[in-house]
Amino acid sequence: AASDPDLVERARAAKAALGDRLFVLGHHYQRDEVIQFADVTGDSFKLARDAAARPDAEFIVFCGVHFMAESADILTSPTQRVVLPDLAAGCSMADMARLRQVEDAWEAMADAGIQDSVVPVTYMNSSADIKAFCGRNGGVVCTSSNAEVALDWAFAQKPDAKVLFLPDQHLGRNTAVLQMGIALEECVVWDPRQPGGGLTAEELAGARMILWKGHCSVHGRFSEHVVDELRAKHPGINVLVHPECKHEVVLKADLVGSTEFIIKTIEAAEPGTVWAIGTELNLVKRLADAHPDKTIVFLDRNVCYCSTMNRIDLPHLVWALENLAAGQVVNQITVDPETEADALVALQRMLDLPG
Ligand code: CIZ
Ligand code: SF4
Repeated sequence: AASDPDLVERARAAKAALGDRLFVLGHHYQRDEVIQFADVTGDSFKLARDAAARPDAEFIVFCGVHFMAESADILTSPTQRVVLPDLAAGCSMADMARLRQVEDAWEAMADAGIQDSVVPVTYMNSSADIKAFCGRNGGVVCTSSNAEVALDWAFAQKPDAKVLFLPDQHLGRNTAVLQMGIALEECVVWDPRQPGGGLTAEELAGARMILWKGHCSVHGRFSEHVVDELRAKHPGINVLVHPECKHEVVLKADLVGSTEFIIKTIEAAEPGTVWAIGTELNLVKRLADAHPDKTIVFLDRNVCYCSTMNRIDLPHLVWALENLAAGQVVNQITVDPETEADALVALQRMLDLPG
């Protein structure tokens, strides 16, 4: 649907009034009506770095979800204010790993006698306090672009190291099995709702990857059966998916990678080629619109937007921008200094990774 012209005009006016004091970040999964006002677009990692590269901007309006705004707050200077236009824009995956649960798991691993060999690795899609946990406990943050390098680093930290991978079991499993040659049987799932993670001492002792039982509710919906259907319907189709998809789906895909990889792959694709893409629908639609010379279909029978990403809509953006223009900082996201310092340790280890 086209954006309300009155709201578009108000967003333009507020942006113009704020000028260089304002920097608007737009995640690839945001609505078109919001993306049109983004000064830069990207995945969560690129956006956090883009924000850090604009120390002159007083206000960073983050059109994305809560953990991304936290990361931007951590990576920017203390004088910069990060604003999330709707505080209800969380991430169901990030919410699946709470600090208290992870600390309980860590203690259970000490009781099981394995904690000394475990290196925690958390996906960028986690709350700041989980990143801080990793910083305090010799671990690292990773993104979907550098998960393999981060796992290599983690396994090199200790003899016979095991990795506790948070919070996305699929990214952890797909990277370990498909990129690093770790056997599926060496991956176990830690269920925080069960005592001892629901794992036996033998299972823990034999594991190399301890995968937290979390997943993305959007990418988790893609099914291997739809891949089969689309291959039957469009011979020669290329199936391109995000590594947050289930292992069975990734096994059937031709190419797997981050949102930035997906975008670059489509940009480089030959005219006339046919693609099925398994990632968030706002991005897939935008790619289809931008590449009319290629056939781009969504890898699902149903529409599936990320409902929390979609909470950031034009009315919320206008509300945030108009308040800032009137001198009122609303919905500021701040990470407390102690958490920030520990999270920065884990983020810095990631930034120092080779490649
Ligand atoms: O699934 C997401 O939310 C992704 C891919 C986030 C990001 O940009 O890393
Ligand atoms: Fe979280 Fe998935 Fe939405 Fe990304 S797409 S913000 S991982 S729920």
